[in-house]
Amino acid sequence: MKYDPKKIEKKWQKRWLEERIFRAHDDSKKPKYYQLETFPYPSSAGLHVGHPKGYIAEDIHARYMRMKGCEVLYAMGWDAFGLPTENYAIKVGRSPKEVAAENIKNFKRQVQMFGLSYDWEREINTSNPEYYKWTQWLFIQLFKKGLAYRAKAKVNWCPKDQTVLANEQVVNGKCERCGSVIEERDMEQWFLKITDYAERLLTDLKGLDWPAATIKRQEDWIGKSEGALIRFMVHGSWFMDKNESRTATHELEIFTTRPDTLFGATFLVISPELAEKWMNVGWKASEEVKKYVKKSLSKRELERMETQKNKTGVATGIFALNPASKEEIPVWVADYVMGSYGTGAIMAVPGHDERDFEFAKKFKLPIKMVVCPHYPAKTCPVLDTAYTGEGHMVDSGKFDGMRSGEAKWEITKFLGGEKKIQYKLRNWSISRQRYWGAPIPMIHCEKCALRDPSGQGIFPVDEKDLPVILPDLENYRPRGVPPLASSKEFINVKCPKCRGEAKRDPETLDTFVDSSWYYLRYTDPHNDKAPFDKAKARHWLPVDLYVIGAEHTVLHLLYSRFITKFLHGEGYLSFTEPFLKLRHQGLILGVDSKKMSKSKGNVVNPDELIEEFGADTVRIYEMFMGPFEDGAPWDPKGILGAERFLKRFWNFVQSFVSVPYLDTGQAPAGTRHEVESLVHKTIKKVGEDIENFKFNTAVSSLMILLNGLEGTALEKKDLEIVIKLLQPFAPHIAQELWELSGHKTILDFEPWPEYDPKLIQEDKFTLVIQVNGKVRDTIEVDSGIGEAEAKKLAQSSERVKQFLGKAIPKKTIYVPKKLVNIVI
Ligand code: ANZ
Ligand code: ZN
Repeated sequence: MKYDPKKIEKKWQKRWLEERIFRAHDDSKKPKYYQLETFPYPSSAGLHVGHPKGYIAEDIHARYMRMKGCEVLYAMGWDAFGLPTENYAIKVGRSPKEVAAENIKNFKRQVQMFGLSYDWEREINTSNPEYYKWTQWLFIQLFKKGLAYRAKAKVNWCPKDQTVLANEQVVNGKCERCGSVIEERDMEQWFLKITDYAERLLTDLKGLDWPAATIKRQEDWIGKSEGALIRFMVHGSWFMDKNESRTATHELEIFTTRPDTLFGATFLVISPELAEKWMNVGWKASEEVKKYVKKSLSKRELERMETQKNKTGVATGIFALNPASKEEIPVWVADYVMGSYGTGAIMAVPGHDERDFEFAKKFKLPIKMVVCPHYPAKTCPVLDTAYTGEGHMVDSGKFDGMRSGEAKWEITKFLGGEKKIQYKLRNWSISRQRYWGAPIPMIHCEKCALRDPSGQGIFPVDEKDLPVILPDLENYRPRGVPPLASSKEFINVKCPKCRGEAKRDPETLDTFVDSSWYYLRYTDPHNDKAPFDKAKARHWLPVDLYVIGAEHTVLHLLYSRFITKFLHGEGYLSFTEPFLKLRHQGLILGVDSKKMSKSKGNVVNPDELIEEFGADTVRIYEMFMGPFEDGAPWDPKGILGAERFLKRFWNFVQSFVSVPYLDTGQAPAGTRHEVESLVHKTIKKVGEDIENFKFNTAVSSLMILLNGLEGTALEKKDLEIVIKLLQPFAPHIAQELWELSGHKTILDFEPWPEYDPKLIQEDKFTLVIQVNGKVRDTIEVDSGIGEAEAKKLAQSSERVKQFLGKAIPKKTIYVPKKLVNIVI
């Protein structure tokens, strides 16, 4: 019989689906294993061959875990709400709802073609009311706890997508989705108070089995700094003007991570934002300052941070007193100081901070060294760059000679400063002025707002009235104001408090809110009383393995971790970290080594490929392309190699099946041990490789196995092992061969073979090396080692050389499999 992938793949896929083979049973007695993978945006008509790489790997892993005796929860869904899908709908000029449904249908057909072993009964879709009802519920719980709030703030505005974006969605100053340069706008927005969780988000990273680089990105994003708040007295008459309403005091507080360098602070710098605030409360700034502040405020923060060299700034004419050195120092305004970090003002220490150093050099401000690396030193060297390291204090009054690390807190204490922990993490902006998303389940009442001036007159929709359904809108296109505001039926509603005329919130939730909890929903996807059943969540969660693209190292992971911690605090979850083990797949690139994209014309379509070669071949090839986490270009010839391998595998097993059964007895005596040892070594290697995500070397060891076995005689038990080893990688062909060799069972529930440690023992022995009959060293060597080689090894041993000195050996005795004795 010839290998006919088309026929056998259809056959098994049908059976898997019809018999609900991959259903995850909640009540199973087996140990649970929960595997998650990124659910896609249905934002294009179909998948290309790069998309399923992570899915194939997870499927291999899932099938392996089932064979290892686990009850595996492995499901698929669609991240259908949000910008990506809406932008696609706009592009093709149709409604998001329609195109989402259509794309999902095609995606589903495509992923099924690959033979992925999902539990389709758990399929979810974030744009279904049954799902977003609970996204809205989640928002209300956050609101009730004060973690969802409205505030006017500087936000990122994408001029093309006509919406606000979260900080995390801005990459190098550009929109993550469309690449437009982001503008900053002051807008009232919904935020989630993720900063309340900053410390927990940081400390809980320890103990996660995640790629180190991803942990680092999360840490950097949270950006914890330990420092101090120190107050400087500012004198200038403007603060004293009786006619001004004053919010600023004549004390200026700065945040520093290096209070030890206080004696070296030769000027202060305030941010343009703070300068503006001062002007608003009556500071009569010079024209030059006004102009500078205006110009700086029109720049984006990122742009301001980028200007490493050429620093700009203006002196304010105001002076302050350095509380340590008691020197008068000038206050400058410069845009390298950000309004949104720390206190928006710094003490500048050009001797020890690079940015301050650049600035001081340019504007000829004094540079003073107060931490010296070579102590005691009479004079410190003239600096051509800031010294940012540790050392001993100099020129610092009574602190001279103290280690800078110690002086840090001593000086803070001495000046009555306050220890302060500062995070870079900002609160998460979640409202979007777009149509295609979950409506924010809130009601705004003007009357109530007037009556209660402290409140904003904003109330959550009664939970029993959820979901707030997203209406179909003829004109859903983004136009700066939320499209939902134009739907009278949607927007007008009774106030839950005063029953008067009120309005619904017209904005929608960002997609990242939808995906911040989807892994919880898979555990109980059809629940209409709760987002999930607590007991089911306790049973399945946390996620044991998550495979996700390397581009998702910050936003989605951070948001999900935050939501998990919140729900844990509310008593819904029994754990605080959602994803225990994380792996990233590398991208499959086009033949031209560029990222696959329609516009570049380098997209390889999986439909045609599977039609021609079958899913098993594509699976094998994608895993064999190179290390899983690396990117690699598509190679049309490579797939032929995978095809040849499977054909040979098929024919090899067939030769036994048609004999009619096994043990052909053709093998020369003496090869039995070699066969068994090869088979058992491969069991060990393939299992370990799957666990370690080394799919390429797993496939290559299967190839080595086949090479080694062709032409030998196999016993029935060997052949069964060989088929089982192939199963996770090429499940259709393996299952067919399993059936052809007389089995009725589904391979996924057959136990993974165990290797016999005795059979895989590497043949080695310990060679003893003597000098004049005394043991001087021992080394591990192959048992096949010959006399000449053993003697050479003995003589090159470092320890033996010490005993030999310059002496020339009289003779060297070799006792096979035991020792070498050198006589001098
Ligand atoms: C004096 C000093 C001396 C500083 C020195 C550093 C080295 P991280 O680690 O990022 O938290 N800084 C404080 N607020 C700032 C703002 N709003 N915009 C720009 N820079 C600001 O950095 C903390 C340091 O960044 C602070 O410590 C401050 O400069 C500066 F040898 O204070 B340092
Ligand atoms: Zn009201």
